[in-house]
Amino acid sequence: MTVKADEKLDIGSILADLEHYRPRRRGWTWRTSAETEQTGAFPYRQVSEPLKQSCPLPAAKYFNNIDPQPDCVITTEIASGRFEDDIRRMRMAAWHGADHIMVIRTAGQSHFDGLIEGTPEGVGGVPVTRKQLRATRKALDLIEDEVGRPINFHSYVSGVAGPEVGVLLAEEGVNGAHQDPQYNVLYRNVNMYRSFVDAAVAKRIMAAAGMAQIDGAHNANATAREAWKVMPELMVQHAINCQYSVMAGMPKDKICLSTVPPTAPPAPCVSLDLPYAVALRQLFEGFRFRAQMNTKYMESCTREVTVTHVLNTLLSRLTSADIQSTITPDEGRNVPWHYNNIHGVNTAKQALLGLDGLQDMVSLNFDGELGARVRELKERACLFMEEIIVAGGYFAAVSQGFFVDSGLYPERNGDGIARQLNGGVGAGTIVPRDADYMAPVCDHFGYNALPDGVTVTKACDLINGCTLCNPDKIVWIDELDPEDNVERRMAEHDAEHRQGLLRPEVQWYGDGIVCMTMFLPAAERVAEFAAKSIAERMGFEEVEVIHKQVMHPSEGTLVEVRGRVPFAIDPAELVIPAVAETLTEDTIRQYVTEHKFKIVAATVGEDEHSVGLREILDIKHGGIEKFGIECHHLGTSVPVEKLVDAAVELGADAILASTVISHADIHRINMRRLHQYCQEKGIRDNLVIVCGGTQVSNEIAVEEGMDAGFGRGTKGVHVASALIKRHKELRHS
Ligand code: Z98
Repeated sequence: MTVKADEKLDIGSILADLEHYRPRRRGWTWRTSAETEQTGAFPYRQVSEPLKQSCPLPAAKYFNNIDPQPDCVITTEIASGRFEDDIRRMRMAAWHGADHIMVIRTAGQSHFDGLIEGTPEGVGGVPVTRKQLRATRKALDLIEDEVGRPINFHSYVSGVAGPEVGVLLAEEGVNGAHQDPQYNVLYRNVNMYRSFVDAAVAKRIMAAAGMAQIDGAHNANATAREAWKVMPELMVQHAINCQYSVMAGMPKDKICLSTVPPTAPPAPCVSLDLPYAVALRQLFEGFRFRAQMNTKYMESCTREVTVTHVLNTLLSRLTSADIQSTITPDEGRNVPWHYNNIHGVNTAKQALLGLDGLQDMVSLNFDGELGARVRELKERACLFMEEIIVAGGYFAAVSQGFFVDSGLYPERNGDGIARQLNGGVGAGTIVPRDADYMAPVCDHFGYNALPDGVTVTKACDLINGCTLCNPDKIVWIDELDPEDNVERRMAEHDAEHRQGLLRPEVQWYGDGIVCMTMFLPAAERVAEFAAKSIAERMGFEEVEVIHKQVMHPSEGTLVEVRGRVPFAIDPAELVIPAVAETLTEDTIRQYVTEHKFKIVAATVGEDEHSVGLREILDIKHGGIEKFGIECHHLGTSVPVEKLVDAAVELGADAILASTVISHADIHRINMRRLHQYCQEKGIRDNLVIVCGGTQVSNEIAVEEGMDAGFGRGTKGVHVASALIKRHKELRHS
């Protein structure tokens, strides 16, 4: 099965015959360093192999559309609640440069003491089931063929079904997972002994499947009242999970510390976060680093979030990151929409590329504050660890509320998360293995009974293989709920889909949601309610304000609203102007030689912008001069009348006007005046008149009387084609 760039993913064919689909590999894949570090005109120092097909950054068009890929893996976190929509989001993210796809798990799944089946809709994330995993992996296999790079699929081995989930993920070719028993204990109140016993088993399975592990220390940062104060504790948490994982059989290079810069502006974040990042890398040499984004201090302003993310990425480049994680910039609004996944991925890609080779030019100064603070943080962490030992060990320390306390260690404010030794979900459920216990899968942790005298290479040899070695032994259950499943959800929009009708969407297929930005010259509360009312009067349903920002307490407020449009569009009924034909360079050159084509050009009105017009005219930029067109450039801020008079005087065939400034529709006014003045002089039908500018489109220009209009991205060949086409028409009319 393959998918073509100009075709949508067909969810139906992904679901077909899933029972027999087998993942084609297990285990984590890092990016491959680029063989040549030259991309286009530039040398790079921290890049990996390019993609076969991709969407470059917007400004790539100025650099021959290059799309270099940074050296580290880039993560996107997906949380639509419906796996069929997650898949489409993954494809978009992969094309922009994500190769680590983390699907947030539905709320509460940690407390399920077994596996769930089918494809029910999730809340805050997606229910992780065999069918969801298999369909997603199948889709990712197609997507990785499209982009030409392995894609790591990621889930969670936490909660009271940890080992079972671990086996499920290994069976289904999931490549990485969060696994940290401390997370269960502190944030999900799972019994602490049970969590650690389960973790040993789960980690062993993950290790056997070659999966990468991400730990959970960063959750203390997100939970603590003042996140920068938990830095010593974060190191202690990393140490506990790292050492426990090594003891359970995981290789160090698959153990990824989940690091989060603890602060964000207006805090002086680099001076606080950099010593922490450096101290971690010094203490945990040989392990890998997953650099998360700060989410603790995220508000609903996507611009603010993006700046924080860029600063976070600066830290990654000043230290190192093996995985650069991204969060959608709208996560602070709790509406993580798919195009914002892409913005997150692009923020990472753009910042990493922009900072390429930083450490070759800038080095960290350990002589001053940085060195002192790194040392201080490490000392505080070591003292914390020593106190745990004195208190009677990890479990005693948790029961005494050592963790997620708001004090900067050794200060303690008594507000940490304390858990009872014998409390929590799954308390009292640990039983010793029977003497004849036999491990259900080949790789296992701890005691496994083999009959006397029997030696086998793998524990499951005695039963002709387990589900990890022989996937045909997996019992496939398709759906358990006849109402809440993917087929039913898809059937709801099937008729519209088949007719080709279109609705906007942000989360689920054709959900009808649109977002609108408006500024109201009113104080915050009035602006908020006015914005809602405006959206309702425009016909939006289910209107909600998702962001507001005071520009000035009385001058006004910026408001973003979301709402649902209750209709679909039929693309067949749209009037879409055809894209103008571009002539070959030879055709243009021949016409110009035969007709001696002459033009006058200027930037009109009170406009001093000259670059755009020069690009269109100058031979150096591939402008129309190169076809032999005689160009008379009058300069900038030229009155419309002067431009027309010059055209008459020089006997020009065409006028090229440029109008860039767009306040109060001045670009439209300039074009209209140009057309009218030529009419007044009775020469309109003798001249080709075209206009260009950032706000100009062909449609607008034609509305205002021009023969053609050109916006961003126009090249000389496009203008020359239009000039010749219209010139021919005028000669024959
Ligand atoms: C991240 N934005 O890390 P539930 N284990 C650990 C976790 O951090 C998480 C879970 C399990 C975050 C994503 N992290 C959130 C160590 C969650 C998930 O109980 O299924 O929610 O566990 O990228």
